[in-house]
Amino acid sequence: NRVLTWQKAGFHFRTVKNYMNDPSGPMYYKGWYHIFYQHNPDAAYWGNITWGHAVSRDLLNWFHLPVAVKPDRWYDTFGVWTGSIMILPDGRVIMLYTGGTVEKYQNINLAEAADPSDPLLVEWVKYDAVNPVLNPPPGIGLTDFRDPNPIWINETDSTWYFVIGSKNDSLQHTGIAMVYTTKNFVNFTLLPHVLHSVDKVGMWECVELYAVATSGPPSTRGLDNFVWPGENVKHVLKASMNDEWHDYYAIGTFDPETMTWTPDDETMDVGIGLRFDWGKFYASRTFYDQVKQRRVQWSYVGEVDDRDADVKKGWASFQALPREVLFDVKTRTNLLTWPIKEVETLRMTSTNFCDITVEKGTTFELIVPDANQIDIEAEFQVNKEELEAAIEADIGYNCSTSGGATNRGQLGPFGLLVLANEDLSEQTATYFYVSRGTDGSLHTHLCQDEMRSSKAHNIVKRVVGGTFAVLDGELLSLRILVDHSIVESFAQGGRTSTTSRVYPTEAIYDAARVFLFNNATGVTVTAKSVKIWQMNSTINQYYDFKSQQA
Ligand code: DQQ
Repeated sequence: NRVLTWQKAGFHFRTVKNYMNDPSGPMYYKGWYHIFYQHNPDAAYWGNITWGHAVSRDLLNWFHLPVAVKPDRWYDTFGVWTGSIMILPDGRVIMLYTGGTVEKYQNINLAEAADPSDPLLVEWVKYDAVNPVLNPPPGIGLTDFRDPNPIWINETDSTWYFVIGSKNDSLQHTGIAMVYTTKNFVNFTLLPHVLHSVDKVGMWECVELYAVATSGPPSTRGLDNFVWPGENVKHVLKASMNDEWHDYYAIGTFDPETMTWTPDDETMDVGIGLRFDWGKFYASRTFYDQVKQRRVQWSYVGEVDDRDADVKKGWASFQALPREVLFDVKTRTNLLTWPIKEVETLRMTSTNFCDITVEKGTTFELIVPDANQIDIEAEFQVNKEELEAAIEADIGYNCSTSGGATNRGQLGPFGLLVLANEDLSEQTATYFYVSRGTDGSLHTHLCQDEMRSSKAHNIVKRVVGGTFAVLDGELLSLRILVDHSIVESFAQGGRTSTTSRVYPTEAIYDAARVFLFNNATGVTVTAKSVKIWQMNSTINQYYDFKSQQA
């Protein structure tokens, strides 16, 4: 059935059947990478939430295991929600997860891997005698208390510190990260002050705090969990804004002694400053990969069609490609997120183009063997004289309100059209938009225009994206991973990214194409180089215990 192309995901991790959302407990354990995820095993929509579980040798090919934890107790009847996994010094592997009672009140519960010698950690047992180990404290809403995550261990007395995300509406709709300490994961103490809070941004979900090294080669800049702040170590605080469904972060200073975190730049605080991805990308979660000494980020990409369509196709949502997270030593003001190196092992044949001049108001087709499952790397140069001649009084371009890829300005939009059909009536546009202020300053945006991405009905389509730094002498660079119905785009080596879930109806199979386009009125653009690789598919199936034993 040609229309159902969006049933396909060639190299992204998703459920075999039914629904998924947040990642939890990513880790490497006894030879396997593990990922747990919010999963409805019975339907292709949110509800009856369990912890789905899958393992991989390489973070690319995945084998789904039985559901790890499901709602079968009074304290988690409404669902086994997001949490975290800790490998303890004594070898036990424990889980803290958010539970919901029949009244939907949230609480925190303890479970443990039944057999830590099992590399697959298939079986989990709940601590019925002590659960729930935490309930919302006075002053916190009964439905605003979730997603426990360890942020620190005091090595001298083995005290663990956890954050729990919440909000305080008696202040100013303030997003908060509360801190609890514990030595045994059964008795917890709430610290009298929060780790951090930001007014007017609302409920914080899936809060994380982790260290990044601010100098050295990339291979040394991902840090293990719980690293002391220092001259070359900063801490990133991340929270998922429940009000607007976006993941925000800020870089700052963590003080383990006072258990507080302060942003480097208050105007760029969590929830008002930098985002991880401008598109469909939520509840992200990192882990330290001790095999490759790097920090890896997972995040789920939700559907933007309606529930009936998801039920028909039998599954919903997937995980964005795992991304490596690094401090950007060039700008020193943002992180870089970039698909893990292993993704490049999926590259097969490539088609290469160079020095293609794209005149104002034109498109240029990049002919490739197949345009449904590809990895694109492109570098653009804008004509210098024309760039310098352009002056824009209004430099406040905003992707979302810009009118998208067809709305022409002096220095943009230009970029690529992917999952496009021949007459371009279906296309997803990933583009740069540059503004040059009266003072000569340049402001560059990466935007993704979904408005023409599908002719199907009942789909939410937007123009998404934001601004990022381009340093003197840098070409504009773009990487786009297209996987049938997923478009993940990164600019300038990962200074910003934007992910779209799209549902082409005509630009599918051999009708799908890729184009360069330049809709700027004032500047000619040269694609200095464009490389397009055909991408291999990955394994995404149930683990076959029988054949493994044979
Ligand atoms: N999803 C979970 C919650 C979390 C939210 C429920 C974030 O624990 O706060 O499925 O997407």
